[in-house]
Amino acid sequence: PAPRTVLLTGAAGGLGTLMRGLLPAYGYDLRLLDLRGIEGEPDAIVADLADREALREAVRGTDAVLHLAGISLESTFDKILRANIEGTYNLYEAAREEGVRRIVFASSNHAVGFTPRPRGGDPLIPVDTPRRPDTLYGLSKSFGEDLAQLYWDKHGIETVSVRIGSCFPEPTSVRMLSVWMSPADGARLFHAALTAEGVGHTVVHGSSANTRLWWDLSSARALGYDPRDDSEPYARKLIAEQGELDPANPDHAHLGGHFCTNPPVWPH
Ligand code: NAI
Ligand code: 15L
Repeated sequence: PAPRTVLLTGAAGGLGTLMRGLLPAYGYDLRLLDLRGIEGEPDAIVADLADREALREAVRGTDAVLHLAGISLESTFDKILRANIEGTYNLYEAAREEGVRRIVFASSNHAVGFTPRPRGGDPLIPVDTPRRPDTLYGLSKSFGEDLAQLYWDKHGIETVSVRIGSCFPEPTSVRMLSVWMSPADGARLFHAALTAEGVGHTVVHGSSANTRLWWDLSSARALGYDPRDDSEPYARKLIAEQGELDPANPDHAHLGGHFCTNPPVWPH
């Protein structure tokens, strides 16, 4: 049967807030969890991914988890370790102990951020492109994908790892024209990832059907994802403001954009 009760971790965040608005229309009964409380949501669970008991209680009786919680940008190794590496492990352990069979994991383009971006005529980036994390943050997403594979192979817990491009109400950079996922397409993709049968561990790219797309959406489409949006209507204005991507600018050379050139966050 299709999952109905879904734990949404990271529910107070940017994407969590968008999905709280959009996913109930697909028939989900969302249980919310975040480190921070959420105004107007007195039933939301306020818990840290470090709290294993709280996670067990939070996943108990749910059909699936949409795991968005964590640090969503580059940070210190200690913080990434605690929230994204140990935190994701704790969540999978809670799912295993409580018999939850499906997780949708918010991975990121930054797990493969050092992949050169396609230029005129190059093929789209395939979903099995080698891992090339561009940050410790991206490395933690790479870990999450491997953890998902382990929990499928060893424990039969299914995961769709969604390498999200940029999911915001509108694209705000020329790079984002290529990797943007509209919130409505985000909800379509998460719904497909929650309901498709026989996914084992599947990695998909998460974006809209952008004219300037850099990566292949076929594994997402195979789950039943049918994107409806395209960033192209935003192109003229963004290019007028920021210029076209510059082949000589290292911030424009890779899928991960400026994450590839950002200095590390100290101390490690
Ligand atoms: P966000 O930073 O706005 O939200 C993350 C939420 O996780 C926050 O509300 C935060 O309080 C919560 N959180 C952090 N550490 C926690 C912990 N230890 N325990 C419990 N909750 C914790 O990030 P956003 O943009 O909403 O992203 C959500 C997820 O999607 C993140 O995992 C991010 O890495 C991933 N992602 C998002 C993209 C985007 O375009 N928004 C792109 C690629 C990946
Ligand atoms: C991410 O992984 C971040 O969580 C998000 O804030 C954006 O920076 C996005 O990638 C992006 O690459 O635009």
